[in-house]
Amino acid sequence: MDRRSFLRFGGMAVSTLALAPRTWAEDMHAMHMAPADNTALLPVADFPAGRALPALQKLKNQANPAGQFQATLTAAARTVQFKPGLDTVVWAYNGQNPGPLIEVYEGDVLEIRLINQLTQPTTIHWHGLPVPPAQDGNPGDEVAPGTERIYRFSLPAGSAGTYWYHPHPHGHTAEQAYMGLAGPLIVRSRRDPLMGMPEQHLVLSDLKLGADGRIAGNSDMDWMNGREGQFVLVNGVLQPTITANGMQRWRLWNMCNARYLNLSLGEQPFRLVGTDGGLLEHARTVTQLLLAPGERAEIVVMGNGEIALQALAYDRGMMGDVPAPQTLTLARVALSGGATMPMPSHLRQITPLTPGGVQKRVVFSEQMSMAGGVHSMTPLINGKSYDMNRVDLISQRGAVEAWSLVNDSDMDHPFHLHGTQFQVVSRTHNGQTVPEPFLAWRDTVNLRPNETVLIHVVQPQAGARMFHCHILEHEDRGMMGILNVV
Ligand SMILES: [Cu+2]
Repeated sequence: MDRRSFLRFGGMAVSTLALAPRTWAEDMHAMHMAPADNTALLPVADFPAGRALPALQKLKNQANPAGQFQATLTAAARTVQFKPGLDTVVWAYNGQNPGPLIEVYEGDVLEIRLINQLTQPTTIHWHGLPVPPAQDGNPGDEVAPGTERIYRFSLPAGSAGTYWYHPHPHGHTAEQAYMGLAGPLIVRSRRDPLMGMPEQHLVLSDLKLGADGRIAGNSDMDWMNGREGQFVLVNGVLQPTITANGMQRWRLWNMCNARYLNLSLGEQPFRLVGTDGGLLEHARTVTQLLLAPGERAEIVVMGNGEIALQALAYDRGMMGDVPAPQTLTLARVALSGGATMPMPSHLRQITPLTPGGVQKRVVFSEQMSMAGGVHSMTPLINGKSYDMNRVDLISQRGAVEAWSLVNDSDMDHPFHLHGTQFQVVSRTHNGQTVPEPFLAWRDTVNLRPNETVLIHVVQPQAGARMFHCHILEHEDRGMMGILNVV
């Protein structure tokens, strides 16, 4: 019996746990029997569904000179009604969930004022962008409640892509994200080969809503597995209808704390044209696309007929008595018009990174323990829990390195590195190495259990960078380290 089936074996009596020396698996069983968060959840049928997909609201640029983008994001609580008549307090940037879309161009200089009207410290991390470390919302750079700061950075040539922004205060990232603080950011190129193709933006987020209208807190199981609520929202609404007449470019964001989205349009193939850091060299025809938490993609959709956008069941190795993974319908899609314009055969050039000989190894693992009657799973990187005052790795600025990302655990973990985009070179699973079939820029890559992913990476700027699991509960519990770039 492997560990997970043991953990799912529900027949063990609690009394035997008190009599016999406890095995590790018995400890785990006792843990998930313990009362945790008993919040009754709102029935799915009580949540309004099926309205047209709302467009994201853009953050207005307050600057006049060309190439400048100035705006304010105010993080504050507000009350909404997902279900008519039932108040829900959410946290929002500028009163919007998802946060407003920041739409900028390569070369732009950004000045974003963050006003913190929450009751806890926060930061804004510019996920995927090469911003200076002091402007990147590191956990050590908190903005205290009732205060504000300005984030300043510029967007280099070649940075066009699909990014997002979210809080990164240590220990509160998961909470601030599930309460609603996260928003999309698009960097555009003035020489975009897909310019002129209509776009739709799909921000995918997770909501665990109590029957009393409150957003439920994290249970012990949520802390261990990563939180999954009963709803996956698209641009803040449940199962919207999306209309696509002719070819469309869709940008997709997985802003869920922990939910994996194995996206499918049923029998209808679509084209993958971009990853986290922008366009691929060539479009790839696919029928499924796995987006781990934190990942983004650009796809081109076309066809005819009524179909469903689904997240197919994906087993990410959750522990304990959890339901089997389910397939979810995220949206209804009405496609018409078929292929209405030619797809460029070449989207852009990506030069492979050539490492200079420095290698690093990053191992994700889980440590099970029981202390003082309290059971816990501590997620670790290289055997350690995050320490704000410890440098874990050192890199030379501008040096291309080869990193082996190792998942020595029984659960999937998405690896994320700040400050740069990297290239996946190969993936080794159960002794078989598969070279990555195409070049792409990524800042987040999933690690399956017992998988090693080889990446080539270079950091363009000096300073402290975070690397961590993007299951936000794991990050908050210490699955994070500091890379010092010198
Ligand atoms: Cu993790």
